[in-house]
Amino acid sequence: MAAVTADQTTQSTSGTAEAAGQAVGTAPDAADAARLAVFDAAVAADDRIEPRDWMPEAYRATLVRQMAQHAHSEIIGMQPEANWITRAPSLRRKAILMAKVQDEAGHGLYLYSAAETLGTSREELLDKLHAGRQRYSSIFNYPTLTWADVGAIGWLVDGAAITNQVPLCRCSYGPYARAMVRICKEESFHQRQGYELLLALSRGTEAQHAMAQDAVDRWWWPSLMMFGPPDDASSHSEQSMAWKIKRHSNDELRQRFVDIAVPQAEALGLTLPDPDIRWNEERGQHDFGAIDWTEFQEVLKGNGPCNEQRITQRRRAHEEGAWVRDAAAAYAAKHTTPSTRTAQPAQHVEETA
Ligand code: BYC
Repeated sequence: MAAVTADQTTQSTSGTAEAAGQAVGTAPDAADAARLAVFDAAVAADDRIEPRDWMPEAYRATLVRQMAQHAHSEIIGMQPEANWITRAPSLRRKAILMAKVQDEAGHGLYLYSAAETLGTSREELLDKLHAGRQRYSSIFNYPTLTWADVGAIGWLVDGAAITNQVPLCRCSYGPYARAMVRICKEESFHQRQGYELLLALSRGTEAQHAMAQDAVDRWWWPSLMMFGPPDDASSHSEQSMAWKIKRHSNDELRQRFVDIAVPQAEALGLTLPDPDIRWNEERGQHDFGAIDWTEFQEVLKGNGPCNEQRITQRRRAHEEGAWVRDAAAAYAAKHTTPSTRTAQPAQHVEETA
């Protein structure tokens, strides 16, 4: 973050005193105001905020909320696809799918690590997920009924994820932005494998084509919901965009995704399940039909087709993995180098001398 003097005047991106982390009704002291001015100026200049930089508490909380939700989505997202590893139709498809599911675990790790730089441990975030106190993406509460669903997830779900995540590479918080660079590169392979899989099915037998079409019919609308509620119902967008955590609104990104997906569906020889999709010459974008926001809200409330199954499986995996975490911690303790063990007391003596 660039050095910015406290007396430089900027319009605060941090909105209210509450957003700045002060109790409402108490006047910010001069030091707080100076720190906030430095923070606001860094955001305005498109500088990165780094872990050791001062930041408003609400900025930190917003990042933890979004990054935790994102990390949880990556690891819960392993379940619907892993469901098909044992039934992949060839060794090649199985190897690709295993690599993809493994990548998602890696994405979870990058994101939990990035969230740890904000002072929250991975353990704490996982406890919140398991207790139902933090969300994961609505999309992973739908079932994978056929092999074609693996293709539809790659093409549509990873496609939507890339559309949403490429702008996050420019997020104002450094560790999140840097994690997203690598994640986006991997996601683009995932999207291509899904597209290629669906293309093979679409050009295959009549039954294979029908299977691909059925998968697209079921995954299209939930993929549009991944971008979040419409802008006028999005509680966090305005502040997150002012802080440059989000660079575009939910509706802007959803529109961008539709415009990319329409010609791709044509090339695949598949039909998007929306009779209202048409090119709007005036807007230079596609019009599309109304999204069923009641369904979205129901899924968020826990009433989607697989909410119960996903969280039960996640809790079970966590419990069954306890011995691995214990073994890793014991190994780390055993292999703490002698120099690390002696360095701290020596430093202590020096400081107190
Ligand atoms: N699902 O004010 P809003 C992947 C919640 S994983 C569930 O617009 P925001 C992949 C939202 O949390 C891809 N909840 O929120 C992995 C808020 O509730 P709270 C995951 C949602 O944060 C494996 C409320 O609705 N990607 O690619 O400004 C295999 C109001 O929303 C959803 C990310 O997580 C939803 N879809 O914007 C394959 C990307 N949408 O917290 C693929 C990072 C909204 O107030 N996240 N809510 O109770 C983001 O970009 C933003 O958080 C969102 C939402 C655009 C998702």
